[in-house]
Amino acid sequence: MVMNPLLIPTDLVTRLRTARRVAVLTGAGISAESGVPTFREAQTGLWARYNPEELATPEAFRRNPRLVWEWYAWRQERVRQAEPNAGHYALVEMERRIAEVALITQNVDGLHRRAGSQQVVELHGNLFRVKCFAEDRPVENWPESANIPPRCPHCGSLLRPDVVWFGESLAASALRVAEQAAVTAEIFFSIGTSALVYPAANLPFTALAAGATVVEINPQPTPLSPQVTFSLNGPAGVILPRLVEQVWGDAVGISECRL
Ligand code: BV8
Repeated sequence: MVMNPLLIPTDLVTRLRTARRVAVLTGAGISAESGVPTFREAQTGLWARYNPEELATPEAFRRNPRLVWEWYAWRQERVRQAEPNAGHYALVEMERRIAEVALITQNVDGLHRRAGSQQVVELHGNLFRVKCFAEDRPVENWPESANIPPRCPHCGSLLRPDVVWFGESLAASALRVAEQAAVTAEIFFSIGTSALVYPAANLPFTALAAGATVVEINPQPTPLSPQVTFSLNGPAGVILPRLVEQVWGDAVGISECRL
């Protein structure tokens, strides 16, 4: 059901008012209105000639650790300059209004937590965490050095971003929590994701199979679109505040006071 993105379907408003368990899967699109480029849109500047899917791999890191480390440093700087947007804040409000909201994100930018979301499952890790390439354990401090990437203070191996690269497995615990949320949710939102990356892209289908109402929020169609219950075609930063206002009226101000 393709809807006018500015008008939230009455049926969805009613279901949200009585919902007790909601799951939300977000992708890079929810950070687009914060000025953070989405994962697959053309990269800019010196990174324009690289395909993110080729850089976000252990092979790329082994081949050219300095290049991959500097790509992540560039992305960290982009995110540091960004702020959560009205879409992030609307999800914080939804978390306050509904008994159980599981927020599952593919994003590594940390913007949901910066907006104030409490229950965040970071399926693909976090841009601002670092781990040892050899020992695969987080490293918080390392001696200043001219080496790029820096070295692990415990074993001397290279340090790497603590993100899940293509070809690497997701943390079993995070995936288990996400799958459980998809199976038990009454309403499952898929927001700002091209629904191409697995196993995250399986989650909305898991929710559908369990009988959930599935809502997609995206200006563009995705492989998930034909299957969803409600398809809201527009930017998350506009639709989510509108949805929160229509469902919980007195939560007004999200779309105004925080833009
Ligand atoms: C794994 C971290 C086991 C790094 C990322 C089946 C099962 C299992 C695996 C596979 C499988 N089939 C294929 C695979 C392999 C692979 C995969 O899925 N490949 C794809 C490309 C086919 N999966 C894996 O490798 C995963 N590992 O399963 O382990 C295994 C082990 C060995 C061999 C096989 C399997 C690991 C996947 C994790 C990869 N790491 N990120 C980093 O960020 O640098 S994924 C990366 O893509 C980001 O996390 C990103 O979030 C994610 C998904 O992309 P999107 O978020 O959707 O972003 P995208 O740019 O694509 O789309 C943005 C959307 O927003 C668009 O639709 C746009 O229209 C919309 N939008 C734009 N503006 C707005 C908006 N929406 C709303 N509002 C707006 N304003």
